[in-house]
This record gives sequence, structure tokens and C-alpha cells, in this order.
Amino acid sequence: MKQILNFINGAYVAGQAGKTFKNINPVDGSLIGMVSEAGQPEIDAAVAAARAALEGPWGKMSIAQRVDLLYGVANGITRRFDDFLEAEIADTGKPHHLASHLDIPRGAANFKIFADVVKNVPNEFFEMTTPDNKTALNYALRRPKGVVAVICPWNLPLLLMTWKVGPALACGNAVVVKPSEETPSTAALLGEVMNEVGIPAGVYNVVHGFGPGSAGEFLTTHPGVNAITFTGETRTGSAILRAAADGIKATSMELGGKNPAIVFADADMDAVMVGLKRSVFENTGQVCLGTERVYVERKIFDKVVQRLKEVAETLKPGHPNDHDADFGPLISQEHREKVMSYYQQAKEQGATVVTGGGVPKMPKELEGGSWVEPTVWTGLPETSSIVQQEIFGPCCHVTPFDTEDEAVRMANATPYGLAASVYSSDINRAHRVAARLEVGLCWVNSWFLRDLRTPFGGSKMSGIGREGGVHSLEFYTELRNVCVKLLD
Ligand code: NAD
Ligand code: 6OD
Repeated sequence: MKQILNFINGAYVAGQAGKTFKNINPVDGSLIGMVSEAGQPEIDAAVAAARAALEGPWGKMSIAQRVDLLYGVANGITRRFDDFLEAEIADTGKPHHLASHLDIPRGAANFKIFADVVKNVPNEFFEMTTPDNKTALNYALRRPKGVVAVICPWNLPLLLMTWKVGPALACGNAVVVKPSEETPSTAALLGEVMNEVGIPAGVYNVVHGFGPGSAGEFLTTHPGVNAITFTGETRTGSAILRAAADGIKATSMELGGKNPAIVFADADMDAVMVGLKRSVFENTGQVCLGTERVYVERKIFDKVVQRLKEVAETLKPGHPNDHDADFGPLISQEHREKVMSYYQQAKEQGATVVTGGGVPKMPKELEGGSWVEPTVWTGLPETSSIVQQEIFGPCCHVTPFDTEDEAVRMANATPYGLAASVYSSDINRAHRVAARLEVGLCWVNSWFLRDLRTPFGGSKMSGIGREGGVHSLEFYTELRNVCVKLLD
């Protein structure tokens, strides 16, 4: 039986209390292995190891030396590509083609790109005249924040973890990562790469466990942690913000979404269908940026609904290694219950179920997996739970609109503000609408195109702060102003 251990100070260790939890393959419900849960002693040890690394060789390295090591990590992930792929697929059940094109290459790229960003960051400099008419020079030093806690979700495990660990290490911090309890494997495996490429012990630590009363809470409340970067549900984000308040810790919050797509009648229909197919159904709808609300100009409403139905009905569920399979299971039976409760609510609230709404018929060997059907609804009021709440499944509700103002008003009418897509061939309208949407990211005629130098994050209840490119440097470094008075 596979054992997944904590990675502390460069070594794999079991929790002292001997507590373990199951790592389940969502494809068929089989047991992958047992995960060692970290308790308070392991969190203390991980934070102490991170602090010692900052005070030791890691803290003394030049930017150039760190950059070289981070290139090494990127190459190390690429060298062990198949190991990462296998681990990610076993934990998530996502199709081989998705993990091999998105998750694992981005895991490597996140180290290379942020290494490049820190190499090129300019420093602020101001020359001033003092009250006694002399000159003083001001410059800003960027220093690491210190020990950064990285708390991760399960939907894109390696990608989203390295999206934080890459810039944190590039800026000279040391990290303690808590991967999701559903997907512990790639974070643990990355420890091997860190050792292989010579990242000093204690710079990268991994502790496994849950949130409240477990590793997540022990880490976010630890006095030795200077900053917390979190990706996950909005409700969890609130709990972590409360924990962080007591210790005045810096926080970056990437939270939930209920993202709209607005389709105008002049849109290129192929671009619309390519965009919606990916944004509604990719990764079985478990992408924070995914579209769960589609607003369509009334004159093409029936056509778009029909095309969405056709797309949904051609999608084939299947085992990750089945190259014809378009989508995998949801992450867990617990998450399936949540998604199915929304499928039930939609029926009770009187939705027209255009397609889906149930569980697909799977071959016997996959019947234990957490499968759901791709689903499209129409006919619900904008106030319904289906239109207001994040479901995080392969589903969307489609609503008609008559005017640009009405589309923007409905798109903005949820507590969330993460991402949106606008489909139109009228370039002026596209810019105008993008500027009016209350979101952190807006794609036009596309979805989830990512240049990692650009700001990423949500507004309203979808998050606080931006990461990406120099914006990550803002979070992962502390600026220190040095003022030098030139004496005669
Ligand atoms: P989650 O909030 O349930 O868990 C995320 C992590 O937080 C896990 O590691 C969990 O163990 C930990 N955690 C839970 N309670 C905690 C606590 N009190 N203290 C410390 N840690 C705690 O989220 P999830 O179900 O893993 O992921 C899905 C959610 O993540 C969705 O809401 C999705 O929209 C969101 N998400 C957002 C982004 C973004 O960039 N905005 C990206 C991906 C996912
Ligand atoms: O691409 C990224 O950097 C990113 N943060 C994606 C988030 C996806 C959410 O599920």
C-alpha cells in the first residue's frame, strides 16, 4: 500500500500521532494509499525548518543562484513528467490529455517564469532635497516575506500549488505547503525533485491534513508564519482571514466564482462554442474560472442552447487513460453529493433541463467513481440558487437578454467577481462591456488564455489581491526603503 508522508526539512516523515487518512481514486473509488496526517508537532517542525533555511544558505543566496536552482526545479519536473502525470491522474481522475497538456507543463513553467520575473525586476529610486538643502538618496530593497503558508485546493493540484511556490521561492521565501486532503501526491513528489536539484533542506515543506482542527488550522494560526497564500472556497477564505487577523499575517486570497459568459448575436459562433465547451465542461467543470452562467442575446438564444446541448451530449466520460474520454469524475463522492443536490434543486425550482441532470451509465469497473452528467438548464430566475451559488460541476444555466445594459446588470448581480467572457465581433462593444464587468479577469472571444505575467485574482467575494508577474513580487516580498543622506 502506498504511503504518502509529510516532507519536512528535506526528509519524508510520518506524523508523530500516527494518524492517517485515505487517498481515494475518484475514477472507481479504489484506495490509492494512506496519507500521514500532520499534527501540531509536524507544523512546528516544518515552520522551524523553513525559518532555519531563511537564516541559513537559502537566505544568503544571490538572486542568480536562486534563479539557477528554480530552473533546475522546472527541469526536474519535466524529467519526472510521467511520475507527476501518474500521481496527478490517480488523485484527480482527470483525462490524461488534460493533465499532460495543462497541469504538469504549467507546474514546471511556474518555476521558470517566476525565476525570469525576479531576474528583471526594477528597483525604485528617488533623489530628494533635504530641509537643510542637502541631497538624500532613497531606494527600495525587496526582501522575502519570510515563511509563507501555501494552502491549496484539489482541482488543479500541481498547477495551483506551484503558481504560489514558484514566485514565493523566486523571491527568497521558504514555504510550508498544505495540499488538499483529496490530492496530496504531487506536492509530496515535488519534495523529491527539490532534493534532487539541490534546493536546501527546509525551503520547501509539505504537511498533509484537513482544515479546522488539523494541519490547515495549525499552519494558518502558527506565530512563525509571516504570510498565507490561499486558493479555495470563499467560506474557507473567510475562516483563514479571521485566523490571519490575530497574527497580522499578509494574505492573498483566490476564492470561488460564479462566472458569466455574455454572448452577443454578432459573435463568431465557432469561437462561442469552443469557448463554452471548455469553460463549462473542462476538468468536469471544476475550474474556478469556469462558466456557470451564460447570457445570450435573445435572437440567437435557441440556437446557442441547441448547440450547447449537442456539445454536452457528445462529451464522453471515461477512464483517464481512455484517449476518447472527454471528461473524468468529480473529485469525490462528497463533492458529487453537493453537485447532485444542485441538479435536484434545479428540477424542484422548475428549470428546463435541456440536457443531463443525472449520473451517466458507466462500465461496471468505473461504477464506484463520482460521475455526473454534463448539464444545461434554462428558465430559472436570476435569484435562484442555481444562478447565484458556485456549483463547481459540469453545468450552466442559460438566460436570454435584450440589451447590453441588461446583460451587464445580470452578469454583475452575484456576490462573486472572479472571471467573465464576452463574445462579440464588435470590438468597441467588447472593450466597453469588459470594462463594466465587476471581475478580476475578462476574456474576449476566448477563455483561460494565460500569460503568467498578467495580474490574476478576483474582486468582490472572489478574492483579495493579485498574483502573476510583478504582482506576485508585491505579495511575496517586503519593500524596505533605505534613505541615505549625503554628507559634505
Ligand atoms: P476548500 O476551501 O474546501 O479547501 C482548500 C484548502 O483549504 C484545502 O487544502 C483545505 O484542507 C484547506 N482548509 C479548509 N478549511 C481550512 C481552514 N479552516 N484553515 C486552513 N485551511 C483550511 O476548497 P476546495 O474544495 O479544495 O477547492 C474548490 C474551491 O476552490 C472552489 O470554491 C473554487 O472556486 C476555489 N478555487 C479558486 C481559485 C481561484 O484562483 N480563485 C482557483 C481554484 C479553486
Ligand atoms: O492559471 C492560473 O494561474 C490559475 N491561477 C488558474 C486558476 C484556476 C482555477 O481553478
